[in-house]
Amino acid sequence: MSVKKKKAPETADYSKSGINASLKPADKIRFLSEMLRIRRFEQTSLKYYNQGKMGGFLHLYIGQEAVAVGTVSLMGKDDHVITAYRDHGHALAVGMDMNACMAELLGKGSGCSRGKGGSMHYFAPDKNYWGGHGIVAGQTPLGLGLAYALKYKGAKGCCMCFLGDGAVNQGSFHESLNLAALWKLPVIYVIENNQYSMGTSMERSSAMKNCLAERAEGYGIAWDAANGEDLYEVRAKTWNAISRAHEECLPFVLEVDTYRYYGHSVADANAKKYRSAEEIERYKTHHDPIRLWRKQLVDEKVITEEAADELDAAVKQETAAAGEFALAAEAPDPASIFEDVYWEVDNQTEAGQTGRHFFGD
Ligand SMILES: Cc1ncc(C[n+]2csc(CCOP(=O)(O)OP(=O)(O)O)c2C)c(N)n1
Ligand SMILES: [Mg+2]
Repeated sequence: MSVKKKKAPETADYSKSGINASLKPADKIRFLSEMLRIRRFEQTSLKYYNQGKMGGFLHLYIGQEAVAVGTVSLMGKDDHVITAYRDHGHALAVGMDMNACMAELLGKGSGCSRGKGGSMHYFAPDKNYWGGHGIVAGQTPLGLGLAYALKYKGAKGCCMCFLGDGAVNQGSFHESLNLAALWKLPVIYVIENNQYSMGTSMERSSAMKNCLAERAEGYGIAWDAANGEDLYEVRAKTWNAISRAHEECLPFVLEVDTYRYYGHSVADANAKKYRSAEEIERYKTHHDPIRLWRKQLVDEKVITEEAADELDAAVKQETAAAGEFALAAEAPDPASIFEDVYWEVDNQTEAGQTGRHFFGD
């Protein structure tokens, strides 16, 4: 599906083997539901954005849903997630409350970051979800740190750190790869290659031999590339990376080909200038991960068309209700403006009071 140079096209069928062999019909339907929840949630948020009910930026994940749902579906209790600003999909996939996510977009006190983070800064440590980061590739050394902590504590877990195809050119990512290899840390860098960074295509911005993940070779890190429109393939290749992290405490770079339908953010003034409407239509028609998964399940006789319609209708109701909740929710109390910014300040530590974090007198 990608326009980039590629090795021989993959023809493998991942539906019945390995980690996918044990999937029950209910699991497969749950994946459909999770992808629909992300899409309908974002469509609702787009409506509110266009109505002026939301401040700041809104980066939609629509088109990329199989990446978050496929990867996160494999997480165990000691596996963690960190991502960039296009973060709603991963948040809903790890099980963050939809009402709290919608309220966050509208800056309400019941939002998942108490209305102070907005779209780019979702956070839920209780779900092993560490944000939501606006600095391109800023999450990559943080993800490394999470993996370091897991190894240090002797946990059999990993950190899945998601980044875009544009983020791979940042120095901090390369510094992270170096340390990940050197210290053998259980971090999985999942490059969500949606082919564009803002208005710049991958071809115009990234040097490579065959694909972006292959750069991992220079660090002696194992890598692979997956087709992000195929949930089975995403899961199969992610499981390989997770198993390596769990069993051998080693890093991995997994590039997943995908596509976003909307502009970089909803406020992208150049949205129609750097790619054609035909290209977007082609992806919607032939490569949409939800449409393809639904068809797969119908073909497997896991679900009927009618039941899939009913599921979608129920999800639409759920997202509409989340919208109503968020609209009715209270704005944060202005007096709480300095709370939840620094843990040290909230907890009255000496560092919080003196501003000295690392250096004594
Ligand atoms: C260090 C830094 N440089 C520039 C920006 C501005 N910026 C925000 S998103 C973005 C593009 C990133 O593209 P990609 O990594 O492919 O992620 P995608 O938006 O496609 O998910 C840029 C340049 C930023 N936020 N941080
Ligand atoms: Mg991109």
